[in-house]
Amino acid sequence: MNGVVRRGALIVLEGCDRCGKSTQARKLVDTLVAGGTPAELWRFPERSSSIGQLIGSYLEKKSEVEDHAIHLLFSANRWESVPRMRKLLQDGTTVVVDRYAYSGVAFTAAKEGFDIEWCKQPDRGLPEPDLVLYLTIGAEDAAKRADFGGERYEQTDFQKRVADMYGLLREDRWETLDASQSIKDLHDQIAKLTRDIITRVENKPINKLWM
Ligand code: DGP
Ligand code: NA
Ligand code: NA
Repeated sequence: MNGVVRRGALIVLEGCDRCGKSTQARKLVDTLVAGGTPAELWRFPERSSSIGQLIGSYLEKKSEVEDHAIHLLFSANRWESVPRMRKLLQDGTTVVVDRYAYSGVAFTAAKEGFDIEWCKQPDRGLPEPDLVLYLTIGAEDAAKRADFGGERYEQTDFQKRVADMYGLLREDRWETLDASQSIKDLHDQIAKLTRDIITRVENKPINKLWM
């Protein structure tokens, strides 16, 4: 060892509601930590901050917020965590995030009257993920799993439009994974992709998203 701290990787899990990504995010962090790789599990929206509480109340339908305004609050909720995220990455911790700016764009652009470029703008410049794991389930499996909890957005028609929007966001660093396979098989795939990325980012700067 030359004493230089190797940076951690920023790994993002994305997908429609109930695709199993929260389970996979947790299992991934458990596996990394068990294998001696420093890793932390994050999720957005991060509902504990003041902004996050406004978002939580909106998602639970306890309050109404105008669509543009809530879009900017979701983005602000990511930005307020950036200093801590950068520090962790630079100190060598891999950060696994359950949802990120792609959710921000896909969920707002699925609404009437929004274009993708407008939706991307507030999140431009966030730390760029090293790997985006996009979990998909076919229409049949989605229907089987569609025991939604009653939060805003948890409706089959809306989720289909969200999936269409995700389709427009795919980039080089995306891996699209079939979430209808077993939890273990999916986990093994995700763990391998993540380990490969962690070794490849060691000396790379943290880039800015969509810039
Ligand atoms: P979750 O805690 O992962 O179940 O996410 C809560 C809901 O909020 C889910 O339906 C996805 C949605 N969501 C997450 N991030 C954003 C965002 O940035 N903008 C919008 N409009 N919705 C989001
Ligand atoms: Na949800
Ligand atoms: Na979730």
